[in-house]
Parts: sequence; C-alpha cells; structure tokens
Amino acid sequence: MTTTDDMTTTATKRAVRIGVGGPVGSGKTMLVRRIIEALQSTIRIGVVTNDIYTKEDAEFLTKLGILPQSHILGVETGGCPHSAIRDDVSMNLAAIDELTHQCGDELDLILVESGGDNLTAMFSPDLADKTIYVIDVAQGDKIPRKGGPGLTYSDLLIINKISLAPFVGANLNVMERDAKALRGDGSTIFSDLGDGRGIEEISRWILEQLN
Ligand SMILES: Nc1nc2c(ncn2[C@@H]2O[C@H](COP(=O)(O)OP(=O)(O)OP(=O)(O)O)[C@@H](O)[C@H]2O)c(=O)[nH]1
Ligand SMILES: [Mg+2]
Repeated sequence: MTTTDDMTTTATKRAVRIGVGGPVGSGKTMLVRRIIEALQSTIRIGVVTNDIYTKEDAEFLTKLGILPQSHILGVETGGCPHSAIRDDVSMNLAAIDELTHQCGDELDLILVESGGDNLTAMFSPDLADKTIYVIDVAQGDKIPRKGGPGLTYSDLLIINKISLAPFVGANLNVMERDAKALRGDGSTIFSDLGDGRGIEEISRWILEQLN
C-alpha cells in the first residue's frame, strides 16, 4: 500500500512555467538567451519556442550551445500565434510534456516563448504560471499607454533595447510614467539585452518566481 508519505517523497516537483510574449522582434529570444546564460549554473532550464512557420528560434538557441539540445523544443504553430498560447494550448502542453520527459523530469523552469504577436496576446493560465511581456523602445514611446492584456496584466513588463532610445526619439521617462499608470504596482524593468543591462534584475525576478 502507498502511504501519503511515500507519495510525497516520490512525487516529482513540477517545473515553473514562465510565458514570454510580445510583439515581433522585441527581444523575446534574446531574453531567453540571457536568462539561460545568467541562471543555467543555478537552475535547470528548458525552453519551448513558438514560431508560426519555422522552428528558427529553437534552432538559434540550440546553435548557441548554451543548453543541451534536449532542453530546447520548437513548436510550429501555423496560423495565429496567440491562439496557440491562449485559446488552444494543446500543442504547447504536448511540447512541455515531451521536453520534461526528454530532460528526465528534472527541470526547475520552463520558458515558453510565444510567436511574435500584437498587443492582444496573452497566455492561458493552463499554459503559463507567470508571464513576461517584452516590448522595445524602437516601437515608439507610446506603446506602454496602448494597453492590452500583456502590457497590463503580465507579471513582468520588460522595456527592451534602451540603448536605441536616443536614435528613435523615445523618452524613457514617458514610458516609465505610462507603464506605471497602466500597471500600478506591477513590475517593470528597463533593459538592453544586447549589452546586458537589466539582466541581473530580471534574473532576480525569475528566481523569486521559483520559490
Ligand atoms: N540593440 C539591441 N538589439 C537587440 C536587443 N534585444 C534584441 N535585439 C536584436 O533585435 C532583433 C530581434 O530580437 P529577437 O530576440 O529575435 O526578438 P523576438 O522578439 O524573439 O522576435 P520574434 O520571435 O521574431 O518575434 C535581433 O536582431 C536581436 O539581436 C537589445 O536589447 N538591443
Ligand atoms: Mg523570438
């Protein structure tokens, strides 16, 4: 007979799943890369990437050699990327199962990168325990006041590519003010994942989600 104690000791702890969403090219894959580089010696990380017509992001991360190939899985969603993370998440859940199995049930964190999408994208709670939404300054400093579920309700908003702000006339103070107005106490971090600014703060935030 199996006692409750036995079940407690043999149960495998489920990896925390963090969804990474945001518009095309805002820096989602760069974020995944930087998180892996910063935290792979501390925690065991797996990645599921969504692309519409390719597995390009998964191939890019695999070629970097920063994680074993078995820890990275690409999903080709076809059609509308937000449907695969919000409406019918079965493809992603199957990918998470496969990834978990491939990694011997030993992951602490699974990052699920959405295909690049518009401001209406949001992860289903069936797929992601926590969500990060990535925008970049090159899309204009107006973006944080445009609203939408990712900008408003994500657990962490990342405003990326701040090194480009002077070149595109983006005012970071305006972005900070509008993000605060939209999100209240919701976390917002400014970053440049190209040169590494913000990654320490982001890593701390990630580790807090695992506790
Ligand atoms: N200068 C600068 N470039 C960046 C930064 N972050 C990402 N990039 C570049 O922006 C481009 C797009 O970055 P990705 O990480 O591929 O963006 P993505 O959001 O994953 O794109 P999709 O998956 O296609 O939606 C790449 O050429 C990156 O090298 C940044 O902080 N600063
Ligand atoms: Mg990407």
